[in-house]
Amino acid sequence: MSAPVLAHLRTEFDRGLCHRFLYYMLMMRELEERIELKLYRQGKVVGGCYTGRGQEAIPVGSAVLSQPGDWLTPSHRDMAALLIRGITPREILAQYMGRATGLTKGRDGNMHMGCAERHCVPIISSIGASIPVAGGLALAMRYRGESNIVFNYSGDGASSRGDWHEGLNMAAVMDLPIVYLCNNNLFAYSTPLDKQMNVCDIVDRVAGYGIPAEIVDGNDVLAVYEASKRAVEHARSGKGPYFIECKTFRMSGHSAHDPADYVPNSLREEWSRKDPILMLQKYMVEELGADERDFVNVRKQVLSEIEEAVDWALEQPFPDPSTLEDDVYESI
Ligand SMILES: Cc1ncc(C[n+]2csc(CCOP(=O)(O)OP(=O)(O)O)c2C)c(N)n1
Repeated sequence: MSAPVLAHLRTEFDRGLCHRFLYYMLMMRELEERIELKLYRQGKVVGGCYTGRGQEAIPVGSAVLSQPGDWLTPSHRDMAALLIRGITPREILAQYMGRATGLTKGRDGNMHMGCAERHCVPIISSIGASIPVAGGLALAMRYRGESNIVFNYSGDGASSRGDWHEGLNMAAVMDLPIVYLCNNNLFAYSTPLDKQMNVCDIVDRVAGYGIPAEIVDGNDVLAVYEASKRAVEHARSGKGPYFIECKTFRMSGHSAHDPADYVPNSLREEWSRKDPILMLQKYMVEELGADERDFVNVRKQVLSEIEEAVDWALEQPFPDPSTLEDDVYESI
């Protein structure tokens, strides 16, 4: 974070908002760690486990700006966006454990979760596929005369997919109200950025579609929030889509089974100094007079909510086999 940016932000980032950021970032970090480091290893998680460790500032700094009627299409690194939309740790844990009270009613055991009532599209495994879905949602809202917008989340690897390009182009020519948040965490699974594209930044690709775009420090929740505000204003005022490339780093493997040996140690060390939670806490101490006790209290609250939710989820039933064909549709 550079000094001029902080000076500019000081008036708006009061303690209340920063505490909200901290709560959601810590909740995502601790909940994912509980799932990956304990429940997954204890065999309680039915499927895979993909975390957004180190990337928490991106869903938090953006999704807090969403309004109830907006739609979100999060990626597998954006658990905090679900939390902000009101999806609870209980529901997330029951989902990971494949329980009947999970978001997919036990039909899936990992992060393919969403909730129509809370306007969160379930995470789509096929990367890039959420881009045209976001376009469809935005178009549907326009036909219905609704003035809400869509928040779309994807990774750098998704930008190498054809549907990403088609979806962006369509959104641009139709002026669709979409805020794109790209988490550029330098790797698509094990493939580093320079092995998947011949330009330096994702925004270089976006430029070809005539969509306004900017690059932000994706580990700085204040910067993500500020950029998202610009993007949201742009989309809500009918000016069309807006793209934010968030430079960040995946502080874990691609998923729980991946030790990520392909990531150089020097890179890990460099980014460990930019942990987004520590960056926010530093700002709160230096600019807002917060102290260690504030952070301990937020962490205590988060941990106690998680423990309560874990106990609850472990008691939940698995789906009754007789419900196997419920919610199954045939397309003709
Ligand atoms: C179309 C498609 N190809 C391959 C995969 C396997 N896969 C899952 S996540 C992933 C990497 C995604 O990279 P990126 O879009 O940068 O997101 P990140 O995981 O880094 O957040 C790959 C290759 C997939 N899910 N979908």
